[in-house]
Amino acid sequence: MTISAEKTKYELTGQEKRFIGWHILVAVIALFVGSLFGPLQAFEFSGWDLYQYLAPALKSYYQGLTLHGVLNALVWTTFFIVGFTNLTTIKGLRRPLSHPMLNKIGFWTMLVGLVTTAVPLLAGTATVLYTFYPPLEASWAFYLGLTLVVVGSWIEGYGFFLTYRGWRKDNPGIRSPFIAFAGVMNMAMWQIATLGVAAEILSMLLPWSLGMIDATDPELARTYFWFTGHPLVYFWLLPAYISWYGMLPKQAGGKLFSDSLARLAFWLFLLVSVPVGFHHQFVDPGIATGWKWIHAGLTYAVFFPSMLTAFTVIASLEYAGRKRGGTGLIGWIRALPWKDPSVSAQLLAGILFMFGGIGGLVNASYNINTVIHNTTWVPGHFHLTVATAVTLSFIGISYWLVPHITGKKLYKPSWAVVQTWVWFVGMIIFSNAMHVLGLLGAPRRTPLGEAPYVPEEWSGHLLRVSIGGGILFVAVIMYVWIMLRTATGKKADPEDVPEIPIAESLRDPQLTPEWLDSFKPWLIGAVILIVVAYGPQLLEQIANIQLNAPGIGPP
Ligand code: HAS
Ligand code: CU
Repeated sequence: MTISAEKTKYELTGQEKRFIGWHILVAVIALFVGSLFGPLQAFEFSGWDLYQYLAPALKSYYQGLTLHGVLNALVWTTFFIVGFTNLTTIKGLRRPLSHPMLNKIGFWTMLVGLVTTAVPLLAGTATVLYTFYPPLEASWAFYLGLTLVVVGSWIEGYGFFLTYRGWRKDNPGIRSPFIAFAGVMNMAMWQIATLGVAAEILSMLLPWSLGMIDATDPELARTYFWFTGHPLVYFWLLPAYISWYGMLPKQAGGKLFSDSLARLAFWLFLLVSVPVGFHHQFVDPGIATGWKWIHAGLTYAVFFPSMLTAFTVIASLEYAGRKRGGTGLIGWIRALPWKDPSVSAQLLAGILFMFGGIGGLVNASYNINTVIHNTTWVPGHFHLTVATAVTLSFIGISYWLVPHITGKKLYKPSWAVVQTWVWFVGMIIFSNAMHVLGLLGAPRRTPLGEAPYVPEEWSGHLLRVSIGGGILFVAVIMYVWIMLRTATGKKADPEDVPEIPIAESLRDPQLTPEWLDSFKPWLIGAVILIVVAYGPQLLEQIANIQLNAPGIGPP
């Protein structure tokens, strides 16, 4: 039944490579520009205020923080993910996109959206942080631009769904190739997840910023936002998981330990990513405690597929390490190809994610959340997750992807290995200090360098935030430089250009049960869970909508 990989090998065409390349280019520019503001925050914590030298171009700490969050957490991720999903769909299914025009329209919509958002962000009229909670009010262009970015990603998603459907029709009874299936599933989850912000922006924020209504309901807006906001973090994470499951084992010289477990993990994400948003609203008044408990319980459920991932990916890596001659309890770890920057990036990302995951469990525990909520612990947590598990993995992916699509050699691979370690060390220092400060009660989103209440015991940790932030900045610059030099280098001999790594499964994927390769039951399950866990609360909040909070400008 299985198709011989050799017989149907599909190489990306030049046009496909260029199209993916455009996504990655925008992503890397966003990461670069967004990261320029990171050290400003980090240095501010030790009282070294660089913002004063940047005025009037940059108006405040909050404008810098907004640019940092929007460009790094929202733009870098989304463009990279959609570009990467083009690759996993085409390469995984071994066929071109069925409606390439649709994907082109999607990409351009995202780009127009990005520019529309960037103008007010840079002008200082959208200083609302990346969560854009009302009553903080931004220019309408900010909300419109974000909407276009999301709509563009939907349109590209339709391109992937149609391509997948075409493949399904032509290959009845065959298990869909893992990387293609997983990318398509992530885009499907994204379509459901983004209904929350779509409702928030279209029914409240956009009419409000256009002056059609005078005020908003911050509680309902937060509920809509977190309907999207939590699954958003898995939209970021799952492409890294695609690489950890479906590519990294090949790069390490091994195989995927279990195709079935990998698929099960992805389906569990589809099932429980959305109905957990109240774990961001544990302290919000207006949501009954019982609902918060339900979301806390479901959050423990969504912890599970990550535990499955830790098990399956580490088992795949152990298989690779032992095949390479590694022995003993940890000898196989040393035997992994740490000199390959793409591998070292992803291994280091995985190691820090273990700590990010443990922190996540702390956050999710309803009563303990009150200790860390709105403290620097939370940015400490998400710098281990989105800024390391995800970002460092994407960096690792780009170490083979950019050479592959440009036909160039990676510029100075040994520097790239150093780059991944610099990130790792910088992040350990930065995020540990942020976590500790949070436990000591330091508020997040606050220019602590100016705060009059900072006790002496914080000062060492504040300094460590600045040192860690400075090191991370060096790591970003090294990455961008390596990408730039790679992309502008000479064309390489085709033999020296890396292939797209695709891991074989230890067992024939055809042995994976059919229910693990079928969208319908899981989609139905996801919708039912959402209706049960969100329906009553949403209806109640919508029925009692209080449009009584007028907008306030940036501080
Ligand atoms: Fe979170 C807040 C709970 C995961 C991102 N989270 C945030 C915010 C962001 C974020 C951005 O319950 C701040 C939002 C804001 O601005 O207010 N989070 C969790 C839980 C998980 C979790 C339970 N978060 C993530 C991921 C993110 C992310 C992933 C981004 C990508 N988070 C919360 C909660 C809050 C929160 C509350 C609200 C806090 C508050 O009060 O405001 C779980 O999904 C984590 C599961 C992870 C694991 C780890 C498994 C380990 C693996 C590594 C394997 C190792 C390998 C390497 C492969 C169980 C898979 C091997 C290497 C060798 C060398 C062998
Ligand atoms: Cu969450």
